[in-house]
Amino acid sequence: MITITSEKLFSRAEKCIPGGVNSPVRAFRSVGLSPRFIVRGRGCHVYDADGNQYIDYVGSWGPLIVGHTHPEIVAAIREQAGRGSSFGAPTTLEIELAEMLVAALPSMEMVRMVSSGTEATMSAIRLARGATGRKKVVKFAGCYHGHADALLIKAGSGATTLGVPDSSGVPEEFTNLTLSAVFNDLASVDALLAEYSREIAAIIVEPVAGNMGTIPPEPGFLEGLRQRCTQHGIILIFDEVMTGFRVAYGGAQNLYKITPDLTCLGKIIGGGLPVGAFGGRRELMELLAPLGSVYQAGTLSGNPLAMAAGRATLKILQTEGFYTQLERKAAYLSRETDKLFTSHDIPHYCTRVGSMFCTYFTDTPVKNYQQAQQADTQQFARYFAGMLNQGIYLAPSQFEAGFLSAAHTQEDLDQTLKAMEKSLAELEK
Ligand code: KE4
Repeated sequence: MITITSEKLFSRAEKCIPGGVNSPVRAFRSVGLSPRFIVRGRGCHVYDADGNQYIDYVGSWGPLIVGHTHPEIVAAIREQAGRGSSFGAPTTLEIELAEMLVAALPSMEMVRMVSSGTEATMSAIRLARGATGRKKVVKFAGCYHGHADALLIKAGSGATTLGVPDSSGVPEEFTNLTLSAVFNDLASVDALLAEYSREIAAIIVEPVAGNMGTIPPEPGFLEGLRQRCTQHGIILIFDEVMTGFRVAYGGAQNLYKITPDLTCLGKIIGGGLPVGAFGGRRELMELLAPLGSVYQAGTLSGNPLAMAAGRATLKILQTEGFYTQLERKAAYLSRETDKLFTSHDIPHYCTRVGSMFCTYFTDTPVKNYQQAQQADTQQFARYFAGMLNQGIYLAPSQFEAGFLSAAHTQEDLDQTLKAMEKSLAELEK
């Protein structure tokens, strides 16, 4: 596969952009390769600067559940762009998307738009602290909630990929207020509650952990968090930036029937444009400025282009059978992946919730961060390179989720499995 143009672009990028990228995980450092510069996408395919075509399982890290350049989304963006990209004033579009979100998530009576998932979680934490008058926050090792200081503690995603789960530049005065528990382990939460229950403002969790691969909640785990938060007057925050509208139209909270106090959204609700949102009960949300004393703001919050793209996307997700078809394709890919790894006797552990999935290079079950970190990242890097060179674009890290879109066809899945067969055969040598 010729990649000379991407390599030249990467050298040029490195001169004026740190690491040549605007988000660390894109640099392909953990897989030891030079990143491909993507010039366009269509359906489930992306095309790089050398003209190579790839079947895309990153989907912009989750937003593109309907695939690239969906005509209805492109039309919505084009139409709005002709009327104006940003006004810094209220628009009907913001009401329409807000009403769609509130209708989809019963736990959300009100919602505030922002421009990234990081802003959504950062704002939700501030709101929880304002609402309770408490300072401490509990997160789970390996979960990633964006790069706000308070949340860069044992963070997953790129932080783990690059070996910096606790970032430098974050004063210990900040991190002292963030307590770390073990995903799927209520005893680890109880130990923190025993000591700090009256000081904890919020417990924030990815209901399906998508930043240390993909780890489903064990039966009873989310219910246990809900019960403990209710008992101790702690705000339960579901970070559904990734799972929202991914694992179900109303997100993981609808799938698992748990009602959080606040929900963070992003990715899919912007249809590929910069967006985030946080919402919950009216009594909490009305603490936000300009009504209440919890300040939060954003120049491009509720940006008309992002609202138009998000609204168009959610309309597509509402079509009959959208999630049923996606589930069928994702189940097929995951089942056949498991069979192929087994037939090649490669240690593996496959996980999936809806159309987000992960194959860990380990033969032990993965239920938490410590177990995810047992995976053989060298083996993963070799597998990744084999797939990439055959035109299959996976997430360039063992600690990221893969994503299927509605645009992936049976033919694309079978082409992927054929490439997988070859990559696994290479690993056996
Ligand atoms: P952003 O600030 O990147 O829009 O969202 C942060 C965030 C918050 N919560 C969850 C559950 C998330 O998954 C994310 C961001 N996800 C990563 C991919 N695992 C973004 C990719 C990147 O950092 O480049």
